[in-house]
This record gives sequence, C-alpha cells and structure tokens, in this order.
Amino acid sequence: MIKISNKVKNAIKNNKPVVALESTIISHGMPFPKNLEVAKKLEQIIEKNGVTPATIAIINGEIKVGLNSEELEMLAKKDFIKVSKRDISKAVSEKLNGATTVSSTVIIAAKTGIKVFATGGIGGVHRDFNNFFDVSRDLREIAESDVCVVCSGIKSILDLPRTLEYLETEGVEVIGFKTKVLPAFYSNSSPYELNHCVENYKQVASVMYAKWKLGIKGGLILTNPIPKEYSLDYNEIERTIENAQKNKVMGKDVTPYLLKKINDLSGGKSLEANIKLVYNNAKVASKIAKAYNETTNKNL
Ligand code: PSU
Ligand code: MN
Repeated sequence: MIKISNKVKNAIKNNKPVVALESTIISHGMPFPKNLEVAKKLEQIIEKNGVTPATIAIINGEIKVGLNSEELEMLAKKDFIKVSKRDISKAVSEKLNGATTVSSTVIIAAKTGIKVFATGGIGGVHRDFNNFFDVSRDLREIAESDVCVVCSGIKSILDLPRTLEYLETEGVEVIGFKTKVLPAFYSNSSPYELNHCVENYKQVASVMYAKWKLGIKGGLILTNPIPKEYSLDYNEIERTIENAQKNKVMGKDVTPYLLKKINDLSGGKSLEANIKLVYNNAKVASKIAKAYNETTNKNL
C-alpha cells in the first residue's frame, strides 16, 4: 500500500542515504505560498548535500514516499487532513488527501527503511495537560520506530520538562547537537539540561549504530538548535506563547491554532524562525544520514 517514488526506491536499493520529511508542517504549519517555497527548498537542501529527500504524504488514499513537484504543489495548496497514526487507515480507506505528522511519518519511514527524518519541532505534553490529557502521539511513535528524528527540540508551545520526563520513561534518548541544554524551538536554548551532548555527525551515527545493532528498538531525538542569528528571545516568545494559550481549541486543531496565533502575535517573526530552523535541520539530517551510511557500510 506504500508507493515509493523511483528516486527513493533506487537510493534504498543502492544503499544510498535518504532523509524523510513530514507534510503536516507544510499543509497545516505554514501559510501558502510560503509553505510551497519551504517544501521545495527542504528537498533542495537535502539533494545539495548528496542525499535523497523523501517527503511523505497520503494522496488520494495512497501513501507516498517521495513526492513529485505536482504532488508537492497539491500538498501546499489543497486542503489535506492532518494525519497522525490514528488517521492513517481512515485516509487510505476513504481515499483522502492527508498530511502526515511526525507520528505517522516515522511509522512510514521505518516501514520503508529510512533511518533519518528531519522536521521543525516534535509534539509533546501540552501545557494544559491536567485539564485535557493532551499528549502528542509523536512521543510514543518515536519510542517505537527505528528512526533518528532531527528537530529543534519540542515545540515550545508545550510543557518541555514534562515532555522530557515522558521521553525518559519511554526510553527515548534526547541528544543535544553541540548544545548541553534543550533547544526551545524558536530560541536556541532553554533552562532544561540534556543528558547527552554530541559535537559531530559521526558521533550521532555511532549512537544510532550501537542502539540498533544491540537490538534496542525505537528511535532517538537529535535536538539541533536554531542558528544563533535567527534565534528569538526565550522570555519574549514565552510571553507570546502564554498569551496564545488562552483559547478553547481542542484535539488535533490545538497545534496548528497555536502556531498561527503565535505568528500573528509575534508579527511574523515566529514563522521566519520556524523556516530557518527547519532548513538547518534538513542540512544536519543529511549529514547524519551520510555518516550513518558510512558507519554501517564499514561494519558490514
Ligand atoms: N513542527 C512544526 N510545525 C508543525 C508541526 C511540528 O514546526 O506543524 C506538526 C508536526 O506534524 C507534529 C504535529 O507531528 O505538529 C503535532 O501535532 P499534535 O500536537 O496534534 O500531536
Ligand atoms: Mn494532541
């Protein structure tokens, strides 16, 4: 049921590195036409680094790994439903267009054999957890899929310390890329210390290799801070987030609603930061995919 594009199929067959990309960030996380520009640029960055990009989405009920330019355009322009793990079978059986979140993208990437995935920020434990019990499926799915998720941390609209606790319970390692503290999505640091920090791509590849060679199932998270020159002030964006939280939205609409509200309140600054950090994550993910490829080939 999974349709892999020829480019991605060839790369996998020839043991060449591939980086997966999600589609919710394009369809629900950014407005048109900026989202189309970002979708294309992300693929270009990965290609420029000698790696094959695989944007994942559901088109007319078909799960696609690797989109052509027409499909990318559709994703950016048309109304796609937000598909987390829960919604995959509905989208397929009802032949819907669906944008995959982190949770559904890692499932599909893992099934396809793609080991590295780049996104902006992952979902997590929501700040009003006590009232709504809202925990993103992203966390459990990363815990269960053998994929390295390259992101700029947990989206800062969430409860960062509780999300870290949850990930520890699930056995998901959260690694800082050249940082000892958890990056806070729009800003390059937060008050929360990380357990493990690495300085280069090879180290990440060796953690991935050790984990999976030992048969320890599940994914890991590499947190790559937004570049300093684009980083927003932690306290300032924190105040904006607190203002944006005053709403009555529930369920899967919460995240798109908050991202948009924060963008309005920040006068467009948060969207710009979001774009810059995701470009940087695509670059770092490409280098990790290459390093992992070299590590596994050497140890064959
Ligand atoms: N990061 C972004 N923009 C987004 C998202 C993440 O920069 O739009 C999306 C991802 O697809 C993530 C989802 O998996 O938000 C989490 O949604 P929820 O909180 O409903 O699980
Ligand atoms: Mn939720």
